[in-house]
Amino acid sequence: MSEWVRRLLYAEDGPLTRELLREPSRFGLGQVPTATAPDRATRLVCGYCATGCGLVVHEKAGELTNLSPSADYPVNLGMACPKGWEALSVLDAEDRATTPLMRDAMGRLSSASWPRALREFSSRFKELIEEHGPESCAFLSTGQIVTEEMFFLGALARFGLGFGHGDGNTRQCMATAVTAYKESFGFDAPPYSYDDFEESDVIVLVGSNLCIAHPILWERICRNPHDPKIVVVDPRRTETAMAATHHAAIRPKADLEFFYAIAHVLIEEGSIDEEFIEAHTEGFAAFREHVAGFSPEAVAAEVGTSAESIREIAELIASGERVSFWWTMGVNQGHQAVRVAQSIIDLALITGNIGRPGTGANSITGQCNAMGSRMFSNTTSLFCGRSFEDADHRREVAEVLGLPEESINTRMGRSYDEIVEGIHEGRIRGLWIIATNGAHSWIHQRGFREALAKLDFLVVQDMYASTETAAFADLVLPAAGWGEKDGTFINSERRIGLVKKVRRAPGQALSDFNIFRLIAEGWGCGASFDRWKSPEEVFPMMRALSRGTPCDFGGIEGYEMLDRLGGVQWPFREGEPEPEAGRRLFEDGRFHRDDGHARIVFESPQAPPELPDESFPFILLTGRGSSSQWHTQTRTGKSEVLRVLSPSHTRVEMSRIDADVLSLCDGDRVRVASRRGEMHATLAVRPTVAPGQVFIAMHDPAVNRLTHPAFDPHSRQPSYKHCAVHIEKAVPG
Ligand SMILES: Nc1nc2c(c(=O)[nH]1)N[C@H]1C(S)=C(S)[C@@H](COP(=O)(O)OP(=O)(O)OC[C@H]3O[C@@H](n4cnc5c(=O)[nH]c(N)nc54)[C@H](O)[C@@H]3O)O[C@H]1N2
Ligand SMILES: Nc1nc2c(c(=O)[nH]1)N[C@H]1C(S)=C(S)[C@@H](COP(=O)(O)OP(=O)(O)OC[C@H]3O[C@@H](n4cnc5c(=O)[nH]c(N)nc54)[C@H](O)[C@@H]3O)O[C@H]1N2
Ligand code: SF4
Ligand SMILES: [Mo]
Repeated sequence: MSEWVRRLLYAEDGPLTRELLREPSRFGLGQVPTATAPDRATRLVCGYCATGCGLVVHEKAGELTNLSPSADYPVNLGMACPKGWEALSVLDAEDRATTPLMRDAMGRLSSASWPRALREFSSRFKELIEEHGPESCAFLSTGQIVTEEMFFLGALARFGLGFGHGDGNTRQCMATAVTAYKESFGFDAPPYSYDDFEESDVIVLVGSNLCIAHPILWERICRNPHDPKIVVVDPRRTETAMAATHHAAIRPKADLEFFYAIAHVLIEEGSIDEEFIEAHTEGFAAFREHVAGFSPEAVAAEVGTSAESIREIAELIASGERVSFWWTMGVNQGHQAVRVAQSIIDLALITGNIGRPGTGANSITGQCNAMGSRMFSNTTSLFCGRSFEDADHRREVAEVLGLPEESINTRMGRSYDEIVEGIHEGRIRGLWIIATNGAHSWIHQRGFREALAKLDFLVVQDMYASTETAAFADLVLPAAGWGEKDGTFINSERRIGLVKKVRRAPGQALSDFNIFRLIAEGWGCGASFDRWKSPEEVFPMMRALSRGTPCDFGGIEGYEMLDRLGGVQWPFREGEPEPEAGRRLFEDGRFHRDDGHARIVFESPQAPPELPDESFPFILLTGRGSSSQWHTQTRTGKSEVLRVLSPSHTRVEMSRIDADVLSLCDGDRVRVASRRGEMHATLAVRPTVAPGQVFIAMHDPAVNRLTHPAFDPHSRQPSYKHCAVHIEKAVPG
């Protein structure tokens, strides 16, 4: 047993530490594999994107030798992208957090023991709560830990520690889709199965660069035997747009006008499914009236394409028997994002393209477990779509968790941007950040960093000690990562898949699950979380909470079943036969609203809040740069292979026309400035961006110095893909 465990055990003698003594392996402190260990191949779901590929880790004589894509996993069918192939190599990086770190008297982060760290965690947060109330403490969670950990965090931080607020990085990513689905369908329910990619005859991809952001889903499209028409709606000529059959290069944030014009044409030409509209939807008459004012001719100039090309896309949709609509961040990140998502949902509804093979209004998720966080993080709703405000819902949750009803918060609390605002106002003073790197990824960095610096107490729990956010922390808790712990992820098609521990975390790093256990113990609420012993043991509580909701997975017996079936999509109710193929929702035309009808929602378009002008003449678009780079690069930046596959410098892509006007050449060093900040980059003159627009990938921490903090009013999701910038040649030196 290592020294730190011994110290931990001597420092505290609660039931948890006694258990730790009895069964150290439960805490990830198992024996180092020995040379006599048998050869093994272990299948687990990838920990990067929400595609959720099955990967097989191979082990020989106790050493992990390599990794290969699983040939029999129903998601990826033997394929993986570079991040998946390289998933193991980033785990051994030198900057892994291996001990807790505490800020010392000199202001430096230095190593501390776990007991010391836990005492600091409890005493500092408790002080704040005593002095300023529970509203003074918040947590920011993630879409990148296993569902059981999100579930634990959501229960512990809210019901155990009593924090008033909690949100997560899924606000940056999926909040729009969640809000849109809830209002339109009555529940956050992406309806598709990946099989739909292979069964459509028309595929419409909106604000989605599938080729690099979900490469294996693009591969699924390539397997479609129906020679599908593929329409990409994106201001940029992306890798995906180049590979598609049609590209609608609309002006940034002109989606609403564009889709209303398409609806206008479909209605005008009678290319709608009146029977479906009548039987299964609500609000069509008002919608028809609304889109009457959006003829292609009336909106073409605003949309930036010709009326003919809008009509051409409408004809394509009309001609398809099985049309599927898919969207990602080009839609979710915008100032009127929810309405744009709903304009896509509206098209699927009025054409009856939902609930049949190859159809659907389909939001693709981003992070490996974004879907898990939607159901179990306890941030945007009480577990499984329940409401904090509803006493019956609170009672159900309290019963399943075995907690007193009064411990369940009666309010949801603030969203991410409101938490940041609360820090600025001095209302929120303590923050616990888990598995997200906001000091790179949050919009308008100056504002965010000023907020972090203002906090009385900041805890950062991450695999790596070197993140931009950890640099602000008072306390860093070292976490195990993917491959170093057990649990489940829920992918984009609602498939609950297994993640397994195939290696030990370095040093004293612990799984997030076990960190939560220790925190509960250190806080003094360990008894309330007595039954939270391991991810596998809390799975039945998750299953119980799902029962009777639209995401009911009461039929999943346990991890063994998930392993055997290659994951299971929700819903899968108790007593149902084991599913053999992919399943989609709404096949019976019944949605989750009280009357079973889907709602057609629409609103008048608004101009983006920051438009280009003389001083800042370009619109800045941001997004994923390559299939080898992941967000803030804490993980992918550590793989030599992935670094070679990625651009060596941050580039700003610009059209030839604009470069000529500014007398700039490809490869020039340029300064990019917005009203909020500036950065330097290498100019890349490319035909991928239209005049008046530029693109910078999000993987450089400086990008969000530029972005403008605008939010969708319904989802509070940031609008990362639209702000005004100025570009000039950098002054050397
Ligand atoms: N390699 C890699 N893959 C990833 C990730 C990663 O970091 N790296 N991240 C994962 C995550 S969390 C997410 S959320 C997904 C994101 O996946 P995507 O959403 O596909 O990726 P983005 O590049 O952010 O944005 C997609 C496109 O939106 C376009 N766009 C910008 N403005 C508009 C607009 O106004 N209208 C329309 N229609 N389009 C617009 C951009 O030009 C861009 O090409 O990727 C996931 N997969
Ligand atoms: N300009 C611009 N900004 C954007 C976007 C954009 O398109 N443009 N996209 C937004 C979107 S969609 C997203 S999803 C966000 C992503 O933003 P972030 O969530 O900030 O990005 P990541 O780099 O994925 O950060 C995850 C962190 O968790 C750590 N981590 C990984 N696994 C574990 C684990 O198991 N346990 C613990 N404790 N830590 C772990 C990693 O080391 C990393 O520090 O960025 C958003 N920001
Ligand atoms: S496509 Fe996504 S899930 Fe599949 S290997 Fe790549 S990063 Fe992993
Ligand atoms: Mo995301």
